[in-house]
Amino acid sequence: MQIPKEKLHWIYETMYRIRRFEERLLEETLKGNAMGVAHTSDGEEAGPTGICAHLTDQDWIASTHRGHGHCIAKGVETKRMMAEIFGRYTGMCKGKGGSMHIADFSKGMLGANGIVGASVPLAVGAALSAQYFGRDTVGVAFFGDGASNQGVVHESMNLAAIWRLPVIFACENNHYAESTPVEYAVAVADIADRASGYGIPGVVVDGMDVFAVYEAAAEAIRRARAGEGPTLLELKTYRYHGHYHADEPHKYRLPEEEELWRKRDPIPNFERRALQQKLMSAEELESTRIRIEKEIEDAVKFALESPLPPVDELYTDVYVNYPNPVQGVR
Ligand SMILES: Cc1ncc(C[n+]2csc(CCOP(=O)(O)OP(=O)(O)O)c2C)c(N)n1
Ligand SMILES: [Mg+2]
Repeated sequence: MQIPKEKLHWIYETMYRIRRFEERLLEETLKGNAMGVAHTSDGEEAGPTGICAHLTDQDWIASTHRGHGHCIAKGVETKRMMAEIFGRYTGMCKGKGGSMHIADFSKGMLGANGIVGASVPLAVGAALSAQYFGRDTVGVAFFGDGASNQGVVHESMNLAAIWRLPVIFACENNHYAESTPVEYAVAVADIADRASGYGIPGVVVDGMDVFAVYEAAAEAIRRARAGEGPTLLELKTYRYHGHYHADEPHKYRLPEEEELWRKRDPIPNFERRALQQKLMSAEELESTRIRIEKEIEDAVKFALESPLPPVDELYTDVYVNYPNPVQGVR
């Protein structure tokens, strides 16, 4: 499938932006600069990038606890994301949400999500609203192999199938749910096979190959926009680091396995193919890397230099209503 030149540049830039964001975030988290936990997604860049390449700000995505890549691919600003994760007032949620609550409705990003599986009904709801109002927009649910066993995921898929909703179920099978291997928790070899239980197409996709993801997503999104209903895409992928920053993956997976997946790294793979097929030049690739490197360094600096939320904002924008030591009961 021919990818327009502008889109190719965007794809490379986006995968590299996610990679460097996650790597720098992990370093800063280990230094103690982030608030709360950070679930990084480096290794998994091709999925969100290849799918979001087809979306506009009017399309909705719903994300997971491992949501930075989804946010970035949907166009959320990296400096405000970094500030949010550092608990700063300049962050997406004024520093009160952290990594698992980053949302940006102006970009069609419904939010990261600490509840495993909850992205699926949210995206189905977005798709239902599109159908109800006669819009040609779609909803995309990103969720993991672990989430694929949640009851709400199956209820949502059935509802979306009977109503032919414009939704894409993007299951990022990174082969582990925390420390549980997918073979232990899922009875079928391919999660995509479960689609037949809902009468919708299920497609296994090489989630380390952005070209493959782009192509599979093109068809799924075409179907959704044309009123032909949902598709389940299973992206076979791998997270390079632990489940969260302090996790030690070698307690449950072998370094040799990690090596095998790193050989299939989506970024050098893209570079090789781009050069071989003369899609992008070495200079174009390098200047993109330099520009993104600077953007991420600026994001870290911005976050570190930003103030913490003021104490008198402790009870604003939060769903609690009990005595406020600063302002009293409201
Ligand atoms: C409803 C619910 N159950 C359990 C948890 C605890 N938990 C957080 S992440 C996670 C594993 C999720 O695995 P997967 O869906 O494969 O996503 P991954 O972490 O691999 O990206 C679990 C069990 C949770 N946050 N929410
Ligand atoms: Mg997983």
